Amino acid sequence: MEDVSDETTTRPPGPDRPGAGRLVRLLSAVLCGLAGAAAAVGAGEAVAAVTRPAAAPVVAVGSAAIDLAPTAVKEYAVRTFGTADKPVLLAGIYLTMLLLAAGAGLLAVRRRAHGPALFGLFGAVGVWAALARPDSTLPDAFPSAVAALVGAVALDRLAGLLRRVDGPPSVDGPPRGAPPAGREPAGPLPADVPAVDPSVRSRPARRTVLVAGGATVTGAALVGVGGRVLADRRADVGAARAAVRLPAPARPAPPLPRGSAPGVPGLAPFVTANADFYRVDTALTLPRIDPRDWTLRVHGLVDRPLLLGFDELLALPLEEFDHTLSCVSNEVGGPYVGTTRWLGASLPALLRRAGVRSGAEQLVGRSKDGMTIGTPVESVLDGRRGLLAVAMNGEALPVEHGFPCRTVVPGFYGYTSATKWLVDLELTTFAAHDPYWVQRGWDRTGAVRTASRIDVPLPFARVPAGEVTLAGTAWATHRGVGAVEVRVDGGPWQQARLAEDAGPDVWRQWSHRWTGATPGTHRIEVRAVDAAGAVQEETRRPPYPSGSTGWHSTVVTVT
Ligand SMILES: Nc1nc2c(c(=O)[nH]1)N[C@H]1C(S)=C(S)[C@@H](COP(=O)(O)O)O[C@H]1N2
Ligand SMILES: [Mo]
Repeated sequence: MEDVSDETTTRPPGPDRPGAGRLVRLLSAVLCGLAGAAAAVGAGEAVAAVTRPAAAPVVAVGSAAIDLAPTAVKEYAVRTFGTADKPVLLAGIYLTMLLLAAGAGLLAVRRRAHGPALFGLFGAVGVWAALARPDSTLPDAFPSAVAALVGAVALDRLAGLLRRVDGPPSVDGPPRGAPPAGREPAGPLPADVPAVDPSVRSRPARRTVLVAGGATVTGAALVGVGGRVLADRRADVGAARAAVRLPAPARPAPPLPRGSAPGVPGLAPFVTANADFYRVDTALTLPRIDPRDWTLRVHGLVDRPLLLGFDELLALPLEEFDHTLSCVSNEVGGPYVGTTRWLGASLPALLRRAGVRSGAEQLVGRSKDGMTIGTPVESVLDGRRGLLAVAMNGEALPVEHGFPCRTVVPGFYGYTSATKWLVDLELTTFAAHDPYWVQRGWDRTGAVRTASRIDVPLPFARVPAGEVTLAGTAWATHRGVGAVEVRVDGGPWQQARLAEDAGPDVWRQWSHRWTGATPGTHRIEVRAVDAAGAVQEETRRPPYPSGSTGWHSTVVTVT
């Protein structure tokens, strides 16, 4: 675009000077794009606050990205960012959007239709993402559709303004302040003298674009943040959760043996505090379920389908047990494992009440947000404990751990047994339904592999020569841990001291006194043997598709 000389105008020097430069013009165009994006996101959030917060454009796109991400990418995200994977994903989406919006701004000042068209494309992606969720309904399309419309209009207006700033003088007449034809200017005109015929279309100052862009961003931020705050407040189940009165268990858990933890400083506590319990799920926004609105449907291959409210669930005889839940995505030595005291209604008892028909092979749990998790029916009914859990460690389930109800079945990784925000249980066959993770290639059964971990000393710790205390934990959930062995520098395996047994469904902590530690670097290894005598697998394998294998090791420096 050619620079337009307006030396004859009275506009003050500044960025609007002739030759103000490509950079200023480009930045102004970028600002228009960003302001359009801000308007879109703000409007989307506001509409989603009324319809459904999870359908807000950025959240919807993020959720779709989680569902679509190839397993390798998911594994990488969990490994690299841990529980920060969700904020990282959102930041990535915002960054991408900012770049595209900047591009839309640049396009819009050149060709009027291009910028808004790009916004239309954004909107289409948002609508598609919002509708792609398994639990979506048509109104979920609104936030993205409105966002695209508002963004496109905002961009079109701002870009139009900018085109008039940077463009050639309007065909309506010369720019403001230009001397009327035929009269020589005697010098700069006094500011209070109307310089031109009012019919002449004025060329706005660049400042106008900055002000309009800034106002758009500010307004969008206010509306968007306001919508988010409103939605959060409306969806807050904190009060409902605090109001839950947990009945005393009809079948309480026995107290933990006093010696179930070896009491070594630095070793994880035997029972994991709720606040420290690992969290793994695909929920970008937490499903918030008011127990008064909650129902559980039990259906499929059953004689008597059931529909249960939360009060009815609490009125059932509740059971309590200690159990170690672990994630299939846990790497060797990783943190995605925890032990907690669960309270809830017996899952096998409920299934018997519904009357499981022969031919039912798979119990599929469905969550409020559409997650599906399948457990072999045979295992659920083989006499092991299993819960529709409503509490962990004496507290109603925290929202991030599935409030108001989730399943727990010892012996299986979370992805095949522990549906959070549970709303539906279907008895079906394996052929009839592939649950979420199975669709993505993970093992259908998901039985927990024998695993062990060195917690003390920490990797690369410096420890004094002589006697060094080693300690850690091991689990072979539901089979139980029979032995833990350690070795140093590939030497002979030695039996670690096992803490007292709290049952096969929980981990077993261990300790070992390594005597005669000499200065230098040493490698400590651990392996567990399950109660049936099977030794933990040595071969290192990644979590996909059925859980990591291999012995955990730690390198320390003895000084
Ligand atoms: N609704 C829902 N339930 C879910 C998941 C999920 O993504 N959505 N993830 C499962 C997985 S992979 C694991 S390991 C456990 C983790 O439970 P936690 O977050 O309470 O530790 O929940 C399971 N239940
Ligand atoms: Mo998991």
